[in-house]
Amino acid sequence: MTKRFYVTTPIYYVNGAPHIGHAYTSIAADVLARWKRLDGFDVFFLTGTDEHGQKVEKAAAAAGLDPQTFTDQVSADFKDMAEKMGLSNDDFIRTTEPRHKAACAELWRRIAANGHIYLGHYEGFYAIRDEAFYDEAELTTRPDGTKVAPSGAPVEWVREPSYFFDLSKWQDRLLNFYEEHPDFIAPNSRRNEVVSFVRGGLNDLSISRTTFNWGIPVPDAPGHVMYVWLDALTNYVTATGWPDPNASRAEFWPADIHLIGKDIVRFHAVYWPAFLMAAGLPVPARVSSNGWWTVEGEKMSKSLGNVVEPRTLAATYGLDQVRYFFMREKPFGADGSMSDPALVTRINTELANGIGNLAQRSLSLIARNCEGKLPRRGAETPEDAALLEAANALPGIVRDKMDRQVFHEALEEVWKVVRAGDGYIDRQAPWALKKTDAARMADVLRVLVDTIRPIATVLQPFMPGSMGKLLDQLGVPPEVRDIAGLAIPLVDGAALPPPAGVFPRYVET
Ligand code: ME8
Repeated sequence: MTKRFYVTTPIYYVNGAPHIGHAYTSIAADVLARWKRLDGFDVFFLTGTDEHGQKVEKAAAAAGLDPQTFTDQVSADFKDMAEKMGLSNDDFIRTTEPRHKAACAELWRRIAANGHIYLGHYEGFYAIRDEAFYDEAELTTRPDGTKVAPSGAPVEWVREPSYFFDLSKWQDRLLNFYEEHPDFIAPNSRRNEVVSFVRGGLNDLSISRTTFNWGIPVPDAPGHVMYVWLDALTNYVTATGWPDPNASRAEFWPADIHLIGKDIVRFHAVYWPAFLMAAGLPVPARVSSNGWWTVEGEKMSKSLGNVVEPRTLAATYGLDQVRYFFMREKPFGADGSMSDPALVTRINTELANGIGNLAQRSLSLIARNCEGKLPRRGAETPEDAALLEAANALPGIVRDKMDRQVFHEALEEVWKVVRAGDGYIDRQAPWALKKTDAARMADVLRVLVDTIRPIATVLQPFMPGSMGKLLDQLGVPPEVRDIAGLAIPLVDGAALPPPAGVFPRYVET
């Protein structure tokens, strides 16, 4: 039976250029998608852009462009960012595409047909920056008397005819769902927030707008466009070819995981399952949210001029180095601060001096002392066996960490083996064995290759380019670079290409 895995990123608003926050969630999703492919799954990895709503309409007006021209441009920039960050997405969805408009209309019809939509009048607060409705009790009043949302976004008073979704009736079903699916929301702190929000009672949700028109028309309701979050969330089903049951990706629904930022948990963990249940569709297995990146402890903002552009960062430090840093520096669910010195430290201590150095030392000894040929596997000492055992345990350990999105712990486990490899090479001193016991030297070098191979294999999702080069140097054929391939031993005596460092030290110029 095919093991399928469907992973998504948020679809990003096209109101401005991509920054490292967007790149971060996307890289995490890419690491997971690559890992699952490596582990034998048939993967569907989706990213894309969220193009409707008032926020985007306002940004287009500010740029002096009509919304379609504007969104075409900004969406192309996000697509370019995805490519430059090495994303292996299988599709890139835009909410202005016909396939998406059709799916939204159908989802609306099904929810309506099941009796969950009614026409009314909305009167209340709305934050364009968050594209969210707020109760007065959620707002705080600034010293100047203006009210702001919990996110700090300004709010305005809105009065308009609107269709409503009967969210208030979903409280018990949602609470039961969370109880029956304890892994639905990660991390746990976010789960607790969601559960207490839902326990506090839910209001019916306004799901159409009538005061502007940059949105998907509500079926058979002239003047109404869909609330941008209903439109946006639907992207995840659109991309599976829904509602066509014969679409090639139909089997991927429900999604296995939505990776999102902590700012949009309520939409994904409350509204989305309620919409899906109301339409009679299955609910995704998990919503895993990441914490916030600041830059040197400061919130990124245009006014502070500290917005970090991910493509520039990758061009300066190397793409794999940047991907590694993001996955290693902080737990996925927690907040963290990025800075150039922190990045340089990770590059130099863990990549250049860590895995890079271990590989370079081992491979250059083979090049010099074994005619560049892979030594055959000899008799194992207890020390050899201990190191190999630790290395061979990595796939199982990493699998468990990936399934819980504790990427930094997966890397920490890999690094324990790198450090064990360093200790091993220092103690065994194969360079000294050359004169005293050449056979043992060859055994030691082979143990090192067989240790570095699983390390490089499980690191491929994080650093695909560099680990590909390292596996080339270890002589691992492309068809056995996945987890299953680790069971196939390397061929004794195979000629290895001349070693070349994969991770240069970063030196400030
Ligand atoms: O919310 N640190 O789009 P958006 C970490 N269109 N992650 C960050 C970040 C930061 N400083 N800043 C942004 C939307 N992100 C909606 C989503 S989905 C159906 C619709 C990431 O362009 C994080 O994943 O505002 C966050 O949730 C997302 O970018 C928000 O992107």
